[in-house]
Amino acid sequence: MKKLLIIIIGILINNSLLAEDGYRLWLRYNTVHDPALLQQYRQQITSILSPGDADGLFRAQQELITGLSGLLGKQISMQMGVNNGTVMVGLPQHFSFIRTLVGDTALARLGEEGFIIRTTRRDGKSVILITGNKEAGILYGVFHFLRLLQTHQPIQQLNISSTPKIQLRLLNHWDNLNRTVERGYAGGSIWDWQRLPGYIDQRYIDYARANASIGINGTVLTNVNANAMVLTEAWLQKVAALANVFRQYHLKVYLTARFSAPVEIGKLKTADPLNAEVKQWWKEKANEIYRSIPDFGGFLVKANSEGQPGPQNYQRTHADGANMLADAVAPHGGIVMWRAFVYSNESPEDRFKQAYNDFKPLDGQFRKNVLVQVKNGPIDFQPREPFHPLFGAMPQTPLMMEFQLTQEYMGFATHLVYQAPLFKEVLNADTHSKSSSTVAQIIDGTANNHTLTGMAGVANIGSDINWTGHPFGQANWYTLGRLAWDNSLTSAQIANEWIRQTFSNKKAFVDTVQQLMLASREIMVNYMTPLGLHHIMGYGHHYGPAPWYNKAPRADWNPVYFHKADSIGIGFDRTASGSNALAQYQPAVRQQFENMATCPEYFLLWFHHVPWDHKMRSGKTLWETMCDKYYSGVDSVRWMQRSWNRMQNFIDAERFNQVRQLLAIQEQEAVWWRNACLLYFQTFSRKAIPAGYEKPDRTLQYYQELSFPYAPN
Ligand code: BDP
Repeated sequence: MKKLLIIIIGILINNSLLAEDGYRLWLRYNTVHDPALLQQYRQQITSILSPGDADGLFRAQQELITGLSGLLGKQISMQMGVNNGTVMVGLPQHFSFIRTLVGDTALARLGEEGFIIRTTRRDGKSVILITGNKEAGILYGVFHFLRLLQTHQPIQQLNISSTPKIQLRLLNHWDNLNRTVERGYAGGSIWDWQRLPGYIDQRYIDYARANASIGINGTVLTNVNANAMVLTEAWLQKVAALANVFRQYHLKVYLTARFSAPVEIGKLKTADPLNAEVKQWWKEKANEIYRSIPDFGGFLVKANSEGQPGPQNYQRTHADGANMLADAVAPHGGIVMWRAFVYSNESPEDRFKQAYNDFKPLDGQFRKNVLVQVKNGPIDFQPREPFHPLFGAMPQTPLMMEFQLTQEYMGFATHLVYQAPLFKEVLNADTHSKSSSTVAQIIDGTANNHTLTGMAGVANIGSDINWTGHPFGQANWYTLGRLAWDNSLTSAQIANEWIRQTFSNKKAFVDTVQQLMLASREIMVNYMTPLGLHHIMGYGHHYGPAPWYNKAPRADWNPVYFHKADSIGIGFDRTASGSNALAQYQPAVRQQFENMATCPEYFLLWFHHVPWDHKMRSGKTLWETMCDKYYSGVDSVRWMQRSWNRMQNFIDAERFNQVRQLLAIQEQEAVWWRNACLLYFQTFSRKAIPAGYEKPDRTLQYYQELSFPYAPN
């Protein structure tokens, strides 16, 4: 009895001393709450056996000790010898029985990053084996094992084998050297450049742990709107210091390469990719980088887009530019990720079509170590976009997915928006370019037999104590890693495991919050851009609605360019009678979207200019349906608030209150979106907001006059 009391007090102290400020992300390792389960786990896990002198296993061992000791509420340590419940962690060369037990074929299938977790018997004792071909696999296996406990899974008969579906699983930081973050809403950059390389912030280690725990194996440290200075010697030392930390967690470092760097920091007269001196400059630059960072991943490049320099400045193609850089890093095993987010305002062409027009003809012209990185949709990370028509259109080129975790168009770090349903919607879309060619199959290489594959998420991480500003922003970071590892996971599975690790395993909590998360993306679409509306946000900072805006220096930055509302109707005609962007899709996709009767209503205004009194499938008119959507969006935010309020007793007051306050702002901003958009569109539709709906309490003029000179951007 006394012992039990001590244990209980121990658990209480252990769990309550740790402030729930969100810093620990999904790696909290609080002691398992359920006493019966805790007792079971304590019987099933008693010690760790792992080679003490194996350098490469050190971080995995450390994590296992910390994780298990926390979860089991008692010290679990490395011991010699095998007992019932020993967790054996090692490579086949460490434990000779592994090869026979697992078999060479199964081991080979694991590759460099895969792992096996198995319950087996050694010396008559029941043990749990975590193994892989390489240290990286073991690290991932350890995190997976800890996740099983964190999410209260049974562990008596484990037989798990897992390998990543995608090779490059990356974060893209849009972090500037002055520590501002482009489109960052969670504070400043976590890279403390000024104090690097001498000062290693604990954050770097925790960042690397968090990434490793979800399988992320690379990070691009710098903004795509790049600064060449990061490629100078002094800065490369800082980068190398980060790489030294990250390497221990199997996280590679990449940089953005400013195309004009040879001119800006190399004193050359040109950056023409076919110029011999330019080629030589980049080769030497690559050699210099690899001397201090032998496992440097490579370059991410934004070229000839939104004012960035690129090969087209010299009448060269994107392939010329990419290949020149690819040749520089190839001898070191590096890669180039060349972004397809290009569009020019000099061209009168529908912005939707421009990336495809530029890139499709280049298929087959890229070096083997080049990936073309394509945003999920053709415009720009909108709440809902159809899949980018380049997916499926460049079979000879590895296409890499770029998602945006930072919520530039999704309410910044204020709105609760779980993005997995958005990502899954794109991944599951069928490009019809082959018999098995969903977007997922294009990017995981199975559709066109590519082994070089990648998925990136534009990071939502900043210096805020909880990393992502909104506590639920963490879920999007988490999702990126999990989906890049296994794109067959469902949004529900990912939400479920994230909630359990981050907050609580209590069923009522998990069920409610999971439901709320799964609904949140569609709710946001409804109060911001229903029925296929897109790009109608505030100019520049992108905060709030401004569908009326038409003063941007370029047409394709103006909301009016995208919604085209007039007295007849609303929407962008991208059929053959309009810009014919639909011709960029395979016939099966095109036909579905070009026919108003078969086009999913949630894409309608992406592709059609639709009369205000067009009858929708429900029998209501377009205008009525638009009103319904906007109103239901706001109502649903109120539903989220009510659901959340019921969760008060399940979790810590700190995070409960943060989310409660943020939801209240989200509600106000949803009302703002709804009112501003409907009042404005009403000037074209000339129809009333249906009776029974609360009327906007402000005028259109009020909304149009709001200005936000200091909104983050
Ligand atoms: C847009 C952002 C801009 C980025 C650009 C990009 O507004 O800040 O630089 O995308 O992806 O969404 O290059």
